[in-house]
Amino acid sequence: SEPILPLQQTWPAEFAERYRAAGFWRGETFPAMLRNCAQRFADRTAVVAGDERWSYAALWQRAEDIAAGLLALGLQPGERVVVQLGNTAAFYATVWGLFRAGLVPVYALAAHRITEISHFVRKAQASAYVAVDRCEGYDYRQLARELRALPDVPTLRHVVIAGDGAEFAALDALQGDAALLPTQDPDPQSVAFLQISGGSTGLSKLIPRTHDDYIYSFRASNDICGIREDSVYLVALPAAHNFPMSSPGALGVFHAGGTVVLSPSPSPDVAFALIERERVTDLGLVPPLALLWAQAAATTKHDLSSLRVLQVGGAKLTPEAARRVVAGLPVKLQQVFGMAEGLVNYTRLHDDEDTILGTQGRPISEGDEVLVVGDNGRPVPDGEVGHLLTRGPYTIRAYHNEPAANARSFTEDGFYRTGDMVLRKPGGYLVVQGRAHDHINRAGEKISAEEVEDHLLAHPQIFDVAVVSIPDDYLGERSCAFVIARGDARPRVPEVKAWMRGRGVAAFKIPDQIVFVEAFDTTAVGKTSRKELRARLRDAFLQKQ
Ligand code: J2J
Repeated sequence: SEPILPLQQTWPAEFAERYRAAGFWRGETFPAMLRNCAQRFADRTAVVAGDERWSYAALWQRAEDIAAGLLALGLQPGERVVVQLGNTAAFYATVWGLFRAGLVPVYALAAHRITEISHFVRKAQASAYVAVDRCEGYDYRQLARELRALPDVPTLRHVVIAGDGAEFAALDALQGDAALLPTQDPDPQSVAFLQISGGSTGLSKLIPRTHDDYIYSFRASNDICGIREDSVYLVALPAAHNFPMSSPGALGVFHAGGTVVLSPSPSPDVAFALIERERVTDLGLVPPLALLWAQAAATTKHDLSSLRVLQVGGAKLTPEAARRVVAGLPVKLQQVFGMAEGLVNYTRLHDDEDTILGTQGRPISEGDEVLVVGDNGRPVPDGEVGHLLTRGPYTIRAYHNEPAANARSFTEDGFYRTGDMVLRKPGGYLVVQGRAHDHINRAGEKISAEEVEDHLLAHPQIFDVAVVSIPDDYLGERSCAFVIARGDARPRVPEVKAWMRGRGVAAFKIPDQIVFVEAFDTTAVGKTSRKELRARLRDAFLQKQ
C-alpha cells in the first residue's frame, strides 16, 4: 500500500519566531478552543439550523460522541476525512468532532460530485468520507456508492452518513468509549485541516492550514468586523467555503461566543425570514447575491432591522454595485477580498464611503507583507496595476503534495503568487483589477478553464475546445466554451451539458454557454499558447456582441 504523506505547513524559523513574538500565534489549538468555548458559553446558542438549536455545551457533547465513534471505527489521529455536509448543523458537529479526535477534515462543497470528491480522497489519502444523506435534491449516498466502487481510492476505509445511512454507518449511531479520545492537544503548528483551492489551473489543490495560523486569522477578523458574544451570524453561502468559515465566519463567531444560523439557501425568500426570526446581525454574500438582496429588500415584509454588517466578497464588487447594495439594504457594507491560501483584506467599518465603495480593503495584519509587481517581478509604484504577491502569519508557504504547482505559485523567498492583478492605494488599500490566470470567477465560484477543457476534450464528438470567462450582468462572469466539433455532426448543446454532468462534476463547472466554431485561427501568431488563444477568442466574441 502507498505510503501516507505527512501533512505540514512550515514557515522558516525566523518567521515563526516573529509571528509568535508579535502575538499573532498564541499556541491555541482547535480542540482547546472548542472545549474552552463549551465551558465559557455553555448555555448560549451556538448553532441554529431549521428547528435544531444547539447550545455550546450540547455541540461539544455531540462532537465528543462523534470523535469517540470515529476513533472506535479504527480511525487514527492524523488521518484525513473528507466532509461533505452542506449547510447543516451536522457539519459543525462533525468538524468539531474531527478536531476533538485529532482527525483532519478536508472541506468539500455540497456542489462537488464524484470527480472532485475522488480527487480529494486521492490527494489527501483520506481514510473516510462523511456526507449528508440528501441535500437540495441530491442523494450523497449515491456518490458514496460510486466512490466505494472506484478501484483507485485504496486509502478509503469508511463512509459515514448524517441522517439515513442506508447501507453505510450512520453518524448518529456511532458509538465509542470516551477513553479513546486524545488526552493531549495537538501541536499548534501542525496542520488542522485541508481547505480547497479555487483551482486556478487544473484540479483543485489542497491547502494545509495550521491551528496557530488559522485561529489567528479569525480572531483578528473578529476585531475588525466587530464580532462579539451578541453577534448572530447567518451562513447563507456554502458553510465549507473559506469565507463563511473564517472571515470571520462561523469559527470567528464560535470564538466570540455568538450564534451561527445556517440558511439552507441564499435566496432572499428563505434568508429574510431567518434574519427576522433569529435577529441576525452579520453575514457574508457574493456580489450577485448582494445585488439580488438589495433589490428584494425594497419590497420585503420581513424585518431586517437587526442587521449590522453585510460583508461582500469572493468576486469583485464594482463601485456602482456597491452603491446599489448600500442604497437597498439597511446595513454597513464591508468589502472582503480573501483567499483560502491565506491573505484576507477588509474595508474597516469606520472607513470613509469612497474607501468602502471603491476598494477591496486592506490586509488583516501588520504581519501581512504585500508586493505589487510588474511582469518582471519588480515592484510597481502605488497606483499602478501589478501582480499581487503576499506572505504573512496566516498565508501558506506550500500546497499539499504539489511540487510543480508549488514551484510556480511561490517565490523563492516564500511569497504566494495570488494570480490577482491589483493596484495599491494610500494606506495599503487594494483595488482588484483582474487576474493573471485563466480561471472563471462565476459569482465567487472559481472554475479552472483547463479543467473544463479537459472534460470536454473527452467527448467523442469534440475535436478541440477553449474555455473563457465572459462578463455577465448577473454572475459577474460566466463560462463560455468555444468548441470545434470532430467531423461534420455537431453535438447538441444540451446534450454536451448533460454529458458533462454525467461525468460527475460540480454543476457550476458546466459551461454556461457553448459556441461552435469551425477552427481556431492560430495563424496570426503562429504557435499560440492556450492563454493567447483564449484571450483572442474572448475578444473576438465580445466585439461581435
Ligand atoms: C475580487 N476578487 C476576489 C474580491 C476574492 C474571504 C473572502 C473571499 C474568499 C475567497 C475567502 C474578492 N474582489 N472582494 O477565502 O476568506 C477572488 C480573488 C482571490 C480568489 C480566492 C475569504 N474576493 N476574490 O473567495 O479561495 O481572485 O476565497 O484570489 O475561493 O477569489 O478565492 P477563494
